[in-house]
Amino acid sequence: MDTLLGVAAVFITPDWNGLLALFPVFLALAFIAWFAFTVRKYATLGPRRRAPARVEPRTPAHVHMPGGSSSPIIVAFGAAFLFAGMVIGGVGLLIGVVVLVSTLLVWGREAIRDYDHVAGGAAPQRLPAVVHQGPPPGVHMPGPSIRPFLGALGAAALFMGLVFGGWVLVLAVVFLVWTLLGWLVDFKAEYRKVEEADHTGHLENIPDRRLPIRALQVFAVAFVLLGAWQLGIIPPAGQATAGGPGASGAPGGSGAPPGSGGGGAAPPGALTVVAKNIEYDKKSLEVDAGKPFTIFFENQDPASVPHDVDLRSANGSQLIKDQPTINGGTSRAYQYDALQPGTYEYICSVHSVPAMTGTITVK
Ligand SMILES: [Cu+2]
Repeated sequence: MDTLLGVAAVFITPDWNGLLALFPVFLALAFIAWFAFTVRKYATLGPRRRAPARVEPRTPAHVHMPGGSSSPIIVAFGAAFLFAGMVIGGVGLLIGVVVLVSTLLVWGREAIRDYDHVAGGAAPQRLPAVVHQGPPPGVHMPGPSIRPFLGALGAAALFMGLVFGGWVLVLAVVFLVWTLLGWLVDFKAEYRKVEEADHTGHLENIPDRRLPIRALQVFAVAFVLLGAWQLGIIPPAGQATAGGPGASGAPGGSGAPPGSGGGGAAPPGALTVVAKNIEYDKKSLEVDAGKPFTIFFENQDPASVPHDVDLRSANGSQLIKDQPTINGGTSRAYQYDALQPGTYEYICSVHSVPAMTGTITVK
């Protein structure tokens, strides 16, 4: 009998705490039920359109419309794959590139097929395409211009300059300004022709601009040389001059790094950390508790890549010591105050990535 009552009690006396804990679940179930009910109501509401039915779209005779294509959607997926690959990195990036490129190829093939269909070529069913020899009378068309292309190139150069910094950025700005000024000059010439047309009643195109091949060649060579110089590729490290950013070298090499804490060699008793390819050579350090310490930091990256070694609490929430950044090719002795025993984090404030994060254990 007792056993029977014991079993029945579980059902008769509810476990209020347990039920209260389940309250959010009940709430979620109620919400889902309400949502399903609403969706069902909408789905079964019936047609709302009171107007006559839609007219089936039909192309007029002699007008060519490209066929429906799923390529724009597929390309969007390809781009999404690429971005996902950029986040995942490694093989993911390769897959993203392959997916995007292949979807673009599919789209390109479709476009070529459309074009062949219109232009004739080898296509069996040639459409009666209308080829205009020029704009209709009274319609003015601006002459062909390389400026829009150069404008896009200039914008690309500017973004590249923002990544590289330094003289490449300066050259990119010069190139963009040169392009835009040239464009402006062309616009002005066209505007003059329009004004002339007010009197003559006849609108002429501006004379064809020749492609500024020479200037483009000069810019291309300058970009390559400056970029190589800034990356430290030229001049070779051995012959680097003292002032050049190419002097990404060993400590004590040409040109003492500036700055009060700077020095060519590690002071005695200092820890050493080297940054190269945006990565610390050491990810863990050990220091004694209650004693100030020094990290001799050497930045072996190109001059345009600054790094530092900031000190933070273990979870990164609290900044304990903020150090100034140093440019590539220089070194500096960073001083830190005495620490309580425990673990801390050191990190590059410019590149807060795992490769530029380490742990200091204080004992
Ligand atoms: Cu860094």
